Amino acid sequence: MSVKSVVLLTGFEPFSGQPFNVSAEGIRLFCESGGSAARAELSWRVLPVVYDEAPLRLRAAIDELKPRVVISLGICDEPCYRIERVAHNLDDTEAADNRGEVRRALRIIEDGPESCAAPYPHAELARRLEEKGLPWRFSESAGGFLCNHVFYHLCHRAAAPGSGVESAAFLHVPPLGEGEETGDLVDAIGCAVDAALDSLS
Ligand code: PCA
Repeated sequence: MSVKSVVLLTGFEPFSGQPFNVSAEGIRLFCESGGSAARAELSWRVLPVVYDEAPLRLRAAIDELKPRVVISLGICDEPCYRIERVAHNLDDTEAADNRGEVRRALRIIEDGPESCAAPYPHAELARRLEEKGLPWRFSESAGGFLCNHVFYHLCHRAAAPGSGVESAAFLHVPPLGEGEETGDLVDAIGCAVDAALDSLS
């Protein structure tokens, strides 16, 4: 019997006074729909939009679940799926986190590299989104807020010897328009998970 790969999906809680965060909705709906469940053991976690907390929760989930694949999601303000390829060692935005903390020009991990490329088949994800007719673009910066913060911690952790994380990605998802169905979002997450699973040996 083959052992299923463990896949961890993360999204974020609401921030900036928004009532919900589509990234958390998306992973919940995807897991509840049983997406990719035939090939993988799926878990999802909603991370706080808090600099000091989010990486601890991510780390705790990785330690507990020992995933081969981790895909983190966050909402962006563009009408397309943004495939983040590089995480940067920099918190830098005027936006406050959910505890009111603002970080300007601060390194995320003091002795970490300037940037980390995510170990993930980005082109394959792009191909799958394109095939489904979903709008997407590559991005070399996930911003200076919590999304890049978590992405950097994720890439740093994946790169550590013996981490067990073979594939790690960050996908920015577009806001849902009023009355818009969540089917595309669930499909996009499926594309991201399947691209990673197919890349594992
Ligand atoms: N988006 C924010 C943080 C949480 C989220 O969903 C970002 O782009 O950094």
